[in-house]
Amino acid sequence: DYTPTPADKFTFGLWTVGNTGRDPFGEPTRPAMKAPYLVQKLAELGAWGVNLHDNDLVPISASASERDSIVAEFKQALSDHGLVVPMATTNLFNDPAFKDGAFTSADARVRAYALQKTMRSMDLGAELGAATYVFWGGREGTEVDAGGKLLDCLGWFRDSLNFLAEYSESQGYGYRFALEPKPNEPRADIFLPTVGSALGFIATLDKPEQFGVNPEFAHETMAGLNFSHAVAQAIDAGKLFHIDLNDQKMGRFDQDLRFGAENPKGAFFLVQLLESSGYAGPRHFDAHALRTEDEAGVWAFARGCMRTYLIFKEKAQQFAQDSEIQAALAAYRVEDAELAQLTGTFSPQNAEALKARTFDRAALGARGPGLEQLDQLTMELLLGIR
Ligand code: GCO
Ligand code: MN
Ligand code: MN
Ligand code: MN
Repeated sequence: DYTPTPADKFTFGLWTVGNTGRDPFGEPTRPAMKAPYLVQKLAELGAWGVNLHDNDLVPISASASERDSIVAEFKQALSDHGLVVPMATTNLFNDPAFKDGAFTSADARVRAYALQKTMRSMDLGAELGAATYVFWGGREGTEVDAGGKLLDCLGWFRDSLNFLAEYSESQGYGYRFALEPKPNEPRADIFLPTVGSALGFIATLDKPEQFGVNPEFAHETMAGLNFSHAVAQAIDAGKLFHIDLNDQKMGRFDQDLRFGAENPKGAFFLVQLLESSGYAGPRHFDAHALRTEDEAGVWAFARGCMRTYLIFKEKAQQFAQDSEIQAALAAYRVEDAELAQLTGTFSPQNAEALKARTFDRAALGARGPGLEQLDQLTMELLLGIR
């Protein structure tokens, strides 16, 4: 009946179900809920875990003793309700100190403060048992490039990530780090705007094996890209360390819609890809209820994200068992044992034989692959009539 259990590995951020509906044009539309209460409610709904930024839990100006008592109360709630904290991250965007970047600020004092704040937040995450540490560089970017720091800031960013990876090792935290790309918002142009750019950057780090990506449905969509393609590239590179699920209209401001709410077909192909890929990490929803909603709407939102995921997971199983669909899929692919031999491994003989071979170009161009029919069958399956 599509009721989630912890085995489904669904997680939410404290900042997601805790979102109060504030936007750049308007005040909050619902009261803030305390972290222990959010933990209780998420557990009741069948979630597996909860993720957080340092300041989702501990206010930035809290004293050491205030911090300790807030953390103790939170840990009690986690153990009372059986929720885990698989991922932690740093808020490096809210405070005005970070208005022109954190690790990429032109002010060395801001960069050092960002390192300090992140180490403390990594300590908190480790205390809560987090295995994945996310870097979303929301303020790492520019509105104007007159500052001339484009090459410098990539170096600063790299130095910071190298430093923090060493810190994690020196503390024995064993974190895996996940960079979360986004093209814009809050900055006009955020550095490392897409999954592809993050993957390229990771290869330049001192310990690339400790770094992967945390792709988000909305972020690639904002960039006009196909999210499943980005996720497939991350999987292929062995770099899918975490994933942020939500939905988004293309070409709009960051909407953080309920998973599957806007582009159900895209959400289906994503679930199918994830479930068939062996990805064993959290299915994290980085989204929030519409600003129109009250608390009941927040829980309807959270339940809806998980339910839609599970429905698509079932649809993916149905897709795999549908004989007409499977026949269309089989017909789509053409294999040729002799050509596999020739093209599989390079040898001068294979190259010569391949160069000498005659291909029936007209026949290749004339073949209909059956994609219209296959896609229609998929649609009918999704629409519930198969
Ligand atoms: C956004 C981002 C954030 C990050 C979060 C965790 O668009 O605001 O997606 O929600 O995911 O900061 O790193
Ligand atoms: Mn986002
Ligand atoms: Mn967002
Ligand atoms: Mn996100």
